[in-house]
Amino acid sequence: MSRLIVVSNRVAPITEGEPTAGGLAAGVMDALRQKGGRWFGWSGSVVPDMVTPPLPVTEQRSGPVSLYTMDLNQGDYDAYYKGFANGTLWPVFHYQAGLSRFDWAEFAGYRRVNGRFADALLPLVAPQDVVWVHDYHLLCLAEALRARGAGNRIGLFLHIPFPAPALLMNIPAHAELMAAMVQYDLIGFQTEPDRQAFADYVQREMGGEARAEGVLAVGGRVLRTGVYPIGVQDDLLRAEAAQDSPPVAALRDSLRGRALVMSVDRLDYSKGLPQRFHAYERFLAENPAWHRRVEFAQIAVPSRSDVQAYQEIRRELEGEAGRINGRFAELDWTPLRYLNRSFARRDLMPMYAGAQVGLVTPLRDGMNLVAKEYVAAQNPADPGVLVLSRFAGAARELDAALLVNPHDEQGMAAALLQALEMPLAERRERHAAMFAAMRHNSLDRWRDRFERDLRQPAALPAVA
Ligand code: ADQ
Repeated sequence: MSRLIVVSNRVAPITEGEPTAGGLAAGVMDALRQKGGRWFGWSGSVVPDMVTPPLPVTEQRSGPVSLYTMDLNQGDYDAYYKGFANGTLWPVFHYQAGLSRFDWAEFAGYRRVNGRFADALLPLVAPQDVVWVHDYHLLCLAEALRARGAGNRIGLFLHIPFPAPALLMNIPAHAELMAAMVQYDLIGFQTEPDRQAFADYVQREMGGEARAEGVLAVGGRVLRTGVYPIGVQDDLLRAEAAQDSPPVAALRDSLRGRALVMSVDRLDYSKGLPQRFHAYERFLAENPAWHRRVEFAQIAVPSRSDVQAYQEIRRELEGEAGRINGRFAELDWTPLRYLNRSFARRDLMPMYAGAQVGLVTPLRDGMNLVAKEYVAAQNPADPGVLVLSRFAGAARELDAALLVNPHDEQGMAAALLQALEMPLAERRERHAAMFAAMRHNSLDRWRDRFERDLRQPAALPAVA
């Protein structure tokens, strides 16, 4: 029997200390629970450098899923996770080259850890198994597995955007990185522009050749590329959205009939929070008639708190939230509520359901699951309005949202007003269109399509 082996940086949705509020964890866990399989990744623990690899792998069962985890030592963690993955790849892939740094030693550390993953993984993988690797932490894993003799079919799904070649080439190790990436058999992207950017680089910089149906021939190998927009489990989310709970009741009571604008994000500079705060400030300044009639709740759970750029954005937002409230608040009205914590999904969904506006305005986002969750949570008879960044992958499917440019403060303030004043018929019409799109690209479809394509043998023989 051929099993599915999943590999990602982290495995468990919740760990001690910081909760992993990422979409990857939510998506993959939901998907694996249905079919069972093995999932390997970093435990989230860092051990001192005197503990030298290979570090032991721990097995844990969670229903039909076997979870395998391994610690990292400090030096590996610093170079791989804090360094190349989150200090170089994340900003560049989100079009924030100015926030990126590069160090060859960190790139070497990134490759070394991809190699440690491969070492730990090999004993867990039988020759007929297929391996599904997730995201930007493990772009060099197929290369490392191949170097150790693995002949399995290995696929990568990239959860984040893929940058245009000119941007990617800011990374001094771009050629090494891409040479490693083409060792995969299948690479999945969230949107067609992401896939196209990857294919452009392969054709222009590596002498690759594009064939039918996303197949690329390069350096004697043939790899398939495809678009697999990640989705949500709408049935489950709708059931959760319809439930009441103590935090939801408390929120509703405290609003006393005021309209709620709501945003939920990991605290990340790619999510466009300062720009969003400023747009809301502008909306308040331009629309005194809405004072006391609206509140904006921004839920932002801290993540990657040991990376400097994340400490800086957190400080900036604390200052801005205080300043905006200082400017507009009344004794009985706080226009902006800023919460640095996470909520269980069963509490989050009814909050979305009670929000007249879902404000989802990342500067760049692979997909953005919050947008889809917000659509799923709405009551179709009286739905709220989604204000969505054009630069979220989700905008390609949810084009019936009010689409905004997150750098356009004025445009976002206008969209907020339009959303708050939108007539019921238009809200219903837009929601119905978004709901259909959201349901079509469900989480199940995402997983099934990727797994099916991964199991398919290469369409064409490799070129000599
Ligand atoms: P993320 O950047 O983490 O994911 P997103 O897609 O929005 O972004 O997923 C976040 C998930 O975490 C959502 O399910 C959301 O409900 C939850 N979440 C966020 N903040 C929370 C909070 N304060 N409390 C509770 N839950 C919270 C990456 C990519 C995305 C891509 C996903 C999946 O950056 O573009 O959509 O992977 O592929």
